[in-house]
Amino acid sequence: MNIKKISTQPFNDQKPGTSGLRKKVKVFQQPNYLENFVQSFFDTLSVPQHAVLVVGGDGRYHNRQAIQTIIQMAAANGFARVIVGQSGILSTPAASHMIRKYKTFGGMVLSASHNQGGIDGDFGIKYNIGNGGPAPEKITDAVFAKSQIISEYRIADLPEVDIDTLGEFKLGEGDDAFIVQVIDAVKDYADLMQDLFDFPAIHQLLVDGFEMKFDAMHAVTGPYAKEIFVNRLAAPVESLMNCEPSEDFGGGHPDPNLTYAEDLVKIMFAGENALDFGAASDGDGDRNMILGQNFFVTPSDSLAVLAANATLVPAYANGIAGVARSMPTSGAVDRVAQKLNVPCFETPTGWKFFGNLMDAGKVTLCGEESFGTSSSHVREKDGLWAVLFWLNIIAVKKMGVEAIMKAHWLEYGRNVYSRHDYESIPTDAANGVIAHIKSQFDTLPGQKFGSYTVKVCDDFSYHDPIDGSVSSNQGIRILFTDGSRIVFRLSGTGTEGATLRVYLEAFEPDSAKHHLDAQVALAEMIQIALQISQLVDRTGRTAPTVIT
Ligand code: VG1
Ligand code: CO
Repeated sequence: MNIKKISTQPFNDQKPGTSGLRKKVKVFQQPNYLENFVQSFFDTLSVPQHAVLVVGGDGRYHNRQAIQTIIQMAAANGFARVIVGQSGILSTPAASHMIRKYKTFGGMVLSASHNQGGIDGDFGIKYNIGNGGPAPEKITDAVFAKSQIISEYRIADLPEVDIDTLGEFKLGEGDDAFIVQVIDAVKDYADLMQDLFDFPAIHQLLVDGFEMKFDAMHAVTGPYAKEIFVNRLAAPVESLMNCEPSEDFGGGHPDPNLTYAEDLVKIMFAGENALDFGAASDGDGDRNMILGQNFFVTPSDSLAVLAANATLVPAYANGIAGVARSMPTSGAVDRVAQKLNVPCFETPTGWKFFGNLMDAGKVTLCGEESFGTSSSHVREKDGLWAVLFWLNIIAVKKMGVEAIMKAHWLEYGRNVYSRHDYESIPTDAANGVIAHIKSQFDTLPGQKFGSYTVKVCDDFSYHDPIDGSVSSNQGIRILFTDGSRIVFRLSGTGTEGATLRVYLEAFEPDSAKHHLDAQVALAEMIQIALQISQLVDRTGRTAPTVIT
């Protein structure tokens, strides 16, 4: 094998964000850009002998080319084997599962997740460690440091590998052999789901005429959904929509929320004609949205329902060890944990913070308000897993989505919740908003705003109870005396300007008010958030880009 050493110059912008490095496709297409980042990882991790690497992505534009580059670089950096999903397609949870199942050294997942794709869209890459989860901050910080001083990368002179055909491609002989193994990742993942859930009960539900629609949003879960819902659960093919992965996600935004999953939302809010159940997942298959007949389940509530009903699912029949949620996620799951008498952890935004807790056996279920839920079966959030979890609960309880949710609120009270996103605002304006709120940290406590009084405010810091690491500046919290709160955070996944997220939460114990629309119930909180932040003046925006 001919290994070339190519000299290179650092790029100064390779700092991974909430979930890997995300940039415009054009940025990634610059000579040496991807190579520098990948080499920085390999240098930081010091690859052991016989190491195996998993590689795959969400099928977006530039996926195939990037995979060939990574194969060549893995060969040159001492990996003995690279496992690639067929056609380069691997959902994020499936990649996590493969790393765990085949006990590989780690994996590279090529995705910008819910961000738009295509030649003018975004590309992304993240590294998952041997437990199957996203590399923790101490690794990504070291990689960033390395990327700033890199002067050379190593790449092997290999012919293009056929990643569309299942099988092994051996290059070289004996101890120096390098193998690329193209595998059917759908089967492994579908097998895992069948192990976890009560497939006969879900099958019976579908046979009995329960009508569902799953929207893959032209992204990675299409092939997985066909195998699971149609081949294994015998759902009619009409139960699926947008299940052919495309490089630009059909020109859409592969983000499963009420704004971007518009076609599905229309079907599910069609009054009497609406189906019983609707769900969608994002670009890389780790997010999920759950809809009932004319009914939307907030992700925070979804996590709480899964926790409260976990024992109905075979995999969790013996109960759960604990739960974890990201800080901006509502406290609905905290109430369930309290009742179940299991611990509840509050982590910063981003899945990488859950890995330590799961590895230590402290938590079984985790979730984020951003349409992410999962369990310790992998170390990533898992869209289809959440959909199957809901179907399993519905099949056993013989209740619809709305009925399950209303019964849950009746028992626990409702954490009314909403997130307002202001996308692509000038970075200076966004920083100005955050600085302005921080400048009021001393004066806000004790102040009254209408019926609310500020109790405390802070910038959230997380002390990892397992490895002792500290992550600061994870979002501004304004906590009110009655337990309501407003959180302000800048996104770490965007590629254009800044995205300001405002998270609003108020607890409603009164069941007579549980039917209220969240925007109505939170109207006063929304005004307080605007007042404290001076958001309209400072950004020129009079309304959020997306409300979830
Ligand atoms: C967003 C979400 C966060 C999620 C992250 C990755 O991050 O808020 O909860 O973990 O996306 O999700 P941010 O920094 O933009 O708020 V995914 O599905 O895009 O990998
Ligand atoms: Co995603």
